Amino acid sequence: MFLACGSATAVTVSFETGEGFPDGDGASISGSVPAGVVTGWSLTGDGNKGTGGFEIDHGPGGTGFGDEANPLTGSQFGLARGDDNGEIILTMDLDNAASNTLQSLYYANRGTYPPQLTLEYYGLDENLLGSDVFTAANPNASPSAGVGLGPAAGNTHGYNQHFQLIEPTSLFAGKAMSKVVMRSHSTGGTGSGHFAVEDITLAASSGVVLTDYVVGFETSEGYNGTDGGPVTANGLVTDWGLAGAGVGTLVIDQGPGGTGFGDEDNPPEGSQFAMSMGSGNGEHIVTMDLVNSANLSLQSFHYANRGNFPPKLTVEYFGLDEQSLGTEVFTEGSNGGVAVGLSAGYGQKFQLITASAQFQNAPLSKVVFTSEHDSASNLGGHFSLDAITFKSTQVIPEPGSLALLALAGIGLVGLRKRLS
Ligand SMILES: [Ca+2]
Ligand SMILES: [Ca+2]
Repeated sequence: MFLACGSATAVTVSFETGEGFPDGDGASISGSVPAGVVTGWSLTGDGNKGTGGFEIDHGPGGTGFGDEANPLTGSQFGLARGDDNGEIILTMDLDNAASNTLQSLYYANRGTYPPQLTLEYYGLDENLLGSDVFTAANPNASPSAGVGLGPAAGNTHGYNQHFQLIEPTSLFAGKAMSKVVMRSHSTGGTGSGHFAVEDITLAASSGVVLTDYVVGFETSEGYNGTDGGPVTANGLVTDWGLAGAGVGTLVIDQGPGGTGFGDEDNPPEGSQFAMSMGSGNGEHIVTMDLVNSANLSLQSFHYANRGNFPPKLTVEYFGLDEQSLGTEVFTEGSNGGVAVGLSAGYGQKFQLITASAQFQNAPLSKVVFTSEHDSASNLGGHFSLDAITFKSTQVIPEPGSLALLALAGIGLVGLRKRLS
């Protein structure tokens, strides 16, 4: 892991004429400005019908709404203005050659209360890295009614527009970005998300790549290749802990006809998955311990149930301080399934489970999966897992290079022995 000195090359986009922006309240913003930093601005969204656009605003009394906040720096900012209810989406395309990251921006809302800002970040490969959702009130306005707002006021809108500092959460901090999409809307049903943006600071990325890390229980990852073989610590998983009244063993399963029950679903990824086999009635608790330094945050996984109806799956997330961040409970089936991890005919059926946004951005020390029968009869909670997908802020060594590292370690031990 290496860290570049980002602040040395930080650039702040403030929508001033000196940066190449047009002079004039209401002037349309488009094209590659500032040159070498941004390659394009575009405004879309269902709130942006008709003549709405992304334009220069001079602050109070301007052509935008008239009740805007003052510019923070210079005499201009950007106004993303729609002319209809719905979401307003501003895309800031970045010059990939600069390998910049979004450090911060200032957002003010002039839509309909209560507002929400979502930032979507795209990596240099143009794929979505992930997103942050901002709804918390402005800590620097007293009192603030919501994100990008000051107090309730007597103007036509009812709330003061107030620029608020917005910063990406730790998962995205420092990551190289090809574009940032700002989505603004009202969470109160119909209403618009008009917003102003000012002083967007971009800095050199840290060079640390955000990558996917998938635990798929395949032999290519180093897992046992035998149906019924043990699932052991491997890669960035340091331990599989088993607990609960019903839990027995965690084994490799290769699908229908396997040693598990014989009526398993097909692997949703590759040719193997993990199955928690039972020792009796009661819950199955499987703890997946992770390498903390990899900053793994859980995105999704596939779950199949082979217990007894009705099943219940609980996922508990633990932060890098080893403390619980919270839990999510899943009981609903998908695609016609009668319940989570089951088909329409009560058979084992892998179901994609997606962590909610608040957990997707949280680096974890461990994940605890609890599968149980959700009734007083307390039957078994046998279940299967596959394609447990994380985001990681560490570059993950290939399985081959992990093996090479292990061999190098053995070689080094041998060398030391010979030298001593
Ligand atoms: Ca400005
Ligand atoms: Ca698999």
